[in-house]
Amino acid sequence: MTLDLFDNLGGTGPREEALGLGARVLRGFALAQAGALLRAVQDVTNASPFRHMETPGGFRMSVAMTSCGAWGWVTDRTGYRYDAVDPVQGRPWPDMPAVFLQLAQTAAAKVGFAGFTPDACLVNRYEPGAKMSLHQDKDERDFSAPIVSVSLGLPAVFLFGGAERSDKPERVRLSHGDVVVWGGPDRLRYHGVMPLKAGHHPLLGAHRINLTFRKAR
Ligand code: MD3
Ligand code: FE
Repeated sequence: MTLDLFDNLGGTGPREEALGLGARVLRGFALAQAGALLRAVQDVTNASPFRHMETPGGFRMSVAMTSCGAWGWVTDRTGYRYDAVDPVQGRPWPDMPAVFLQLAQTAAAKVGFAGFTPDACLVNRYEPGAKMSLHQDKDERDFSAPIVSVSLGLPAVFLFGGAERSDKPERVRLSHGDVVVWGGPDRLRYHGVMPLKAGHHPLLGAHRINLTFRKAR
């Protein structure tokens, strides 16, 4: 496999960076679609609004979340799960917007995951101070499928840990328009997000939005 790490040095197009053996950062890959993605986020949240869910341990998550696609990720006092029904609205989650699916599939294919068919998109909204503690994404059935993440709005410091919670994480800044594909040997690594720093983004004001595309079933 060729690592085209330096393909765009001095260029203006998207830059690709390796992060571990199975993770690739596509800098700016979603920039041209950012406006359309945010209009689609608005459509999704009109049907299934952002909410702060409760962890099984009884803590309110600082990140506000919603989902689209056939399956939505849910946490409450009974545990974590993928559910076909939005428990707040009592209806199926909104369909995955075509612009979401197209971007996730194009990004996955670009780094070797042709045929990625996400059936769940978790939409995370961070306000200043919101964070995500180190965790693994392991509520999905098939770890051979990658996870694709799209960062929009304020930048965040992402924590890329190892196979054990105690492994010292690497810090990676993720900015508006960055797309990351996490797969292969990196799919089960611990990861998290540092508390969001206050700021103002022209499209999202004081917020960061992250889309994560998954194959839940
Ligand atoms: C690395 N979200 O929703 S996405 C999550 O920025 C989550 O909102 C973060 O972690 C966010 O579960 C980070 C990036 C991500 C997603 C899955 C991974 C990184 C990953 C799986 C394995 C390793
Ligand atoms: Fe995660």
